[in-house]
Amino acid sequence: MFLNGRGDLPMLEITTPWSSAEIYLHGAQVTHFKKNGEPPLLFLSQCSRFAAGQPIRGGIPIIFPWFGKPTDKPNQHGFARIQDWDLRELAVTPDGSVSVRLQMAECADSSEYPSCAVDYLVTVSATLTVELVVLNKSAREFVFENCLHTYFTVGDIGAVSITGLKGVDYLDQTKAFARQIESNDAIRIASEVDRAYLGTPRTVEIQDASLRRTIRIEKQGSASTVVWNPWIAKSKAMPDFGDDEYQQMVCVETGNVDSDRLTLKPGAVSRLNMKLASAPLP
Ligand code: TA6
Repeated sequence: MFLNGRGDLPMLEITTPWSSAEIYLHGAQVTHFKKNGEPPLLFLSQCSRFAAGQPIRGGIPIIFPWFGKPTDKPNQHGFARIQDWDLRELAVTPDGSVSVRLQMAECADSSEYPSCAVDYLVTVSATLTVELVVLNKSAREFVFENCLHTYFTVGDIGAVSITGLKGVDYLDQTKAFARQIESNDAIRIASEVDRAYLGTPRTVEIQDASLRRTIRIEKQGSASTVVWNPWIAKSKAMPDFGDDEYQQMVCVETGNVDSDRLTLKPGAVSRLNMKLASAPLP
């Protein structure tokens, strides 16, 4: 069932009548999803590390229980993406779609975090659906952020437009988190972009005029959408990312960050669900 993936990390290789996918236990990271006859939907850096304790650069990193690098946190983007998860279930349905459930090693009740169970459900068919499920098993409230930090393959970043965020407030990390309002129907990328759009449950689309396809990102249980492209300087500064790879990727991330962070009552469950679909541009 498990293959030795890159870095000899255990990897699940999945094939359906419509598509193929790869999932690493390391970070429960989906690193590959490709519909038959189409270029891969998810981008994976050729320079990515595949090693214990290191994040994988591409696919869908799971960001939990914090986003970014708050001063009181040891590292960026939480610990879920650098943990090894356990495979709990794998099922193939009669129509050929494949469902997988992975579970993160339990967060022990600690001064910092209430005891919780964290599961990740992945369904591979003609679309890719993922769901991050957090159960607060403690007797106290659990305040956290989460984000599916999805890297999408694009043909040419200059020929991409992102729709569905007009009129939404965002924090611009390239301008010291200045608060702005999105004024464009279609967002174009021609420099470093690092924005957290807040208070938006909307579906977002990526139109890729170069690959002649639209990628549709539907979500539930998410009020934030983060848009990121490192552009030239940041690309050069990242050791696990190719200098020119910024031209073939864009991150459109689905989660609950900053003022959208979640407060989970004892015994309560949060579900962050994302469905990715693609279609040829008309
Ligand atoms: O989601 C955007 C972002 O927070 C950027 O600020 C950038 O740092 C990116 O994530 C990648 O973070 P990483 O820790 O994977 O290098």
